[in-house]
Amino acid sequence: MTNSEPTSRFLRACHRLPIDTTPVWLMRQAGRYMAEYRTLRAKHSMLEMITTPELAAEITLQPIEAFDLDAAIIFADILPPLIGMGLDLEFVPGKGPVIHNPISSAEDIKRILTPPTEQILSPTLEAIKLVTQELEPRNIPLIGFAGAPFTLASYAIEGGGSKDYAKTKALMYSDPASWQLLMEKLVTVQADYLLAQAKAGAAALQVFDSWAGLALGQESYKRFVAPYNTSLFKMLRGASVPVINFSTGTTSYLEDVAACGGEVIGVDFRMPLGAAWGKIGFDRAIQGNLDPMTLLAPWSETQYHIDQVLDQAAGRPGHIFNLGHGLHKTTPVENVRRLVDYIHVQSSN
Ligand code: 1CP
Repeated sequence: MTNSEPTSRFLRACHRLPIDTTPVWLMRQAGRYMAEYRTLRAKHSMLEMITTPELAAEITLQPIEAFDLDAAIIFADILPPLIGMGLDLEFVPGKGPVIHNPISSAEDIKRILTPPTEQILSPTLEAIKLVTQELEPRNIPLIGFAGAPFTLASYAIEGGGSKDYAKTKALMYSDPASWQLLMEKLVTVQADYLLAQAKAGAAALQVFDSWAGLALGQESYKRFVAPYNTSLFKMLRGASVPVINFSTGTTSYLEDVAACGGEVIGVDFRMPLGAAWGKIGFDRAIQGNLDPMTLLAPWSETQYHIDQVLDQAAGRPGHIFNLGHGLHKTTPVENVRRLVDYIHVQSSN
């Protein structure tokens, strides 16, 4: 935490300080639903866009120019750190991320590298510096991010997205010592990456554990995920910026997720926000939790769901409005504009 009180709505909400109106930013706010993004994407591959600092900075700022958002998130992805760890990652158009040499044995895990961020991800650090130069005079904070160890391990072992996490869970349950080594290596790389992003200018950090909750029940989460997330969040205290702990599908053991750490807990749309906040504890900030697909409906229906989220927050300090997961690529741009403006008006004091 900084010594002086932050002035931006977003950072004030992270610290549960009083604010004039609820801050809002949206996961995947930079992306395919925006024509400006699609124009650049037609000319460049995903990895080119991430590893060219000027392009990544431009894409980060696209939604900031278009909407009255209270925070930016650096344009990157959770998967590029795996390249530096020795995995051959490709974003295949129409299919998503593919790893051509996935981990399949204890030997593979021993060979996984843990290089420092400066060696493998310096373009993202450069992009963060460019974006913060633009945003600081406007008092809009930039969020840095990375994947949590389980979610990254699932890509490294499955070779891409998965429906059942069969290979990941087979390895986890049958060779716990190798699982521990892999998770520890991921913690080392992700902690270094996140700390470097804060040093480069990120004013907050979000850890995405997108898939742990969809893959694992409470007992497995506690044995095979929580110890590593806890050590990651502990290391991130050195960043002196607020950390957002985001997961999906963890409704039934949200208290165990929150116990791992983070000043802010990001929740999905599967539980009313008030109930989720009760499980987390009202002494922590919360981020969420509109179902992103409600933005594909007529405005009156979208509005109903926004009102529900705001009612659930009940004006308590420490609510950051966001979606329960990323914006869908078919979302009409006009609905995003309406959403952001409506939240600011509706929740103003
Ligand atoms: O072709 C394209 O343009 C690819 C679409 C896309 C985009 C816009 C991908 C591929 N990644 C991104 C950017 C991205 N990814 C951001 C940018 C910042 C912002 O929010 O504006 C962020 C935060 C991510 C994080 C990310 N990537 C997550 C965690 C968030 C979540 O949605 O749960 C995950 C799981 C990924 C992996 C990934 N990258 C891309 C895709 C299509 C996927 C998911 C594939 C799958 O497993 O189904």
